[in-house]
Amino acid sequence: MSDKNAQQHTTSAALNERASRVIPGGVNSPVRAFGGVGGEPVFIADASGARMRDVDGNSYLDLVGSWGPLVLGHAHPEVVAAVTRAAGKGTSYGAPTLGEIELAEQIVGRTPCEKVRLVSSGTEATMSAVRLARAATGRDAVLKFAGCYHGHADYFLAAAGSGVATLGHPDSPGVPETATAETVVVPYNDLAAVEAAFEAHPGRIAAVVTEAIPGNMGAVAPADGFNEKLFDLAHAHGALLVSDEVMTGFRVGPGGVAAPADLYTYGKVMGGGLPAAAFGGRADLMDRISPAGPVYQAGTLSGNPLAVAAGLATLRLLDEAAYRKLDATAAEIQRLAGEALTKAGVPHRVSAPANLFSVFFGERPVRNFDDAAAQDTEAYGAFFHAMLEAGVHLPPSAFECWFVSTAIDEEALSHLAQALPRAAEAAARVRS
Ligand code: KE4
Repeated sequence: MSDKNAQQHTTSAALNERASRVIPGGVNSPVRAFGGVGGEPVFIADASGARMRDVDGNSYLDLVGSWGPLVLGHAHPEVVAAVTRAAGKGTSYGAPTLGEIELAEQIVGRTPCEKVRLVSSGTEATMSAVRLARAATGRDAVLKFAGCYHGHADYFLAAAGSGVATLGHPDSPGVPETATAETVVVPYNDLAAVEAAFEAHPGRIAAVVTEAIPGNMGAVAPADGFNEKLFDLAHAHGALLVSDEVMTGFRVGPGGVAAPADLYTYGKVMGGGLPAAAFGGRADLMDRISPAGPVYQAGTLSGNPLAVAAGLATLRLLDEAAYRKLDATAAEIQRLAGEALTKAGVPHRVSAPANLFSVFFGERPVRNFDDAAAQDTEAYGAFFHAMLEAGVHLPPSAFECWFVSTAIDEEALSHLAQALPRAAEAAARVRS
């Protein structure tokens, strides 16, 4: 192909068309396709620090951070050096390594977990934690909250039944009724609904699975003491609590939320942008996992040396000062966004249970998925595209979180301060 031709075929529009010929929707994960905001995705060529560059040469301040992993920003020199060093020694052995012990020790040292098993994705982590809870309790049913996302295992892709007494039904074609027949879906922040579900299904619920701080309906704060009461409620009915920290783990604090639970799942940050995740908890539970115990769980690339190197380098750089910077940066961005939207007269709620946060375009306080779903997603779409035009890449969905990184500096914040008022005006125009 001539240079000009090659050049012509490297625009995001051209790549989107080409990608769609060989990849469903042109992306390898649905949210990337901009379905939630309209338009077509930009294809990223490279990234460094807080910024990404697309194939057309446009630069963006990145507030997605690969959906959480890039807490230190892109291509951090120490992370890149660690991965390069590891790659030079081989990319995968399918045999145990020192690095896996060191990463497991980091996680155990930072969290309530006594033991962990490394896997390659958050889906694998939560799927394995549920299998372990089912084995430990001898029960099959799982209770989850509407709006919480725990990866795409069949039984998690369940829509709520008509009431807590009715079991879930498939929320995606290809998920058999039998898979969700053991899933109970209740509203988030509703302990009475959890209690009612236990009453309706006595002796059947193996685990309550919750996001420690929900981020997949946008960021939603657990009510005061919710996680702690959930733990007590699960135990009162002979069930275990799985606290899903794939998104919050090592981001909102050194050990994540670390609310009381029997099992925890992690991902994203612990891989530093490479595929690494984990599930863990009490040793008496984890020692049921094969080969220590009978509960089967496996993975060709679990504990992959490159992912472990990236994760270790990332966790070792995440000291108290890093968390203070993440919190301060998140607070400043929340302030700037709130100020701009208020000035433009756009109804909104900045929902910031931690340094991961969302801006809901609506006046209603957001306590659960129904509240989140009431927001004006069209206004968010206009806001998103105006920010993209202004060189800021927000999450392409009103039901996701904004993720900050330690790479966001004063220059980036002043860029945001310039971009937000115009984007707020764009949202106001949609609403008028
Ligand atoms: P993965 O299988 O995508 O690594 O992790 C699934 C998962 C599990 N638990 C929680 C709390 C999660 O947030 C996720 C995945 N998060 C989404 C972002 N909302 C991943 C982005 C995507 O699907 O492309």
